[in-house]
Amino acid sequence: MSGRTVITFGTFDVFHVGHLRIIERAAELGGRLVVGVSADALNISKKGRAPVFSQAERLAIVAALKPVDAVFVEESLEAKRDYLIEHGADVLVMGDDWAGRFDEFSDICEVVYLPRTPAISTTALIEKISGS
Ligand code: C2G
Repeated sequence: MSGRTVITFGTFDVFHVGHLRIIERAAELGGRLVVGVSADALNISKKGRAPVFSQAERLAIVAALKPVDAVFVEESLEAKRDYLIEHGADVLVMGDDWAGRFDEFSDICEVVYLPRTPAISTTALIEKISGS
């Protein structure tokens, strides 16, 4: 257990406690935590808008967290299998908003979906801050 490499992915835009909690819980599942931070271009193509914070800023924030051992830029959702192999992942962790979506990788690593932290999201924060 302690020797396992855990990997997780996310945008981590407008970093909040829900992001922190999933990173902390992911880290507890192994001895080393690698985080793929989605590229600005990936966000624009998938969500139709740029993140509030740039990928360089989001990477810097995630890399500075105590439970995080390494970060990299997730350029494409389709490259997930390559990232898992490249980083030697034994466990893939995602929030349960992605439940079932990554089951295809259970042939190369354990796939774990953790419950999301309730009542907080980047979208809700942006709406609250902008007063809408
Ligand atoms: N999360 C959570 N609780 C919240 C909000 C988010 O546990 N209240 C989790 C999500 O389930 C996800 C991680 O935090 O596992 C990062 O969330 P996002 O930044 O929204 O990531 P997303 O855009 O869903 O990831 O390959 C996936 C892509 O990188 C996109």
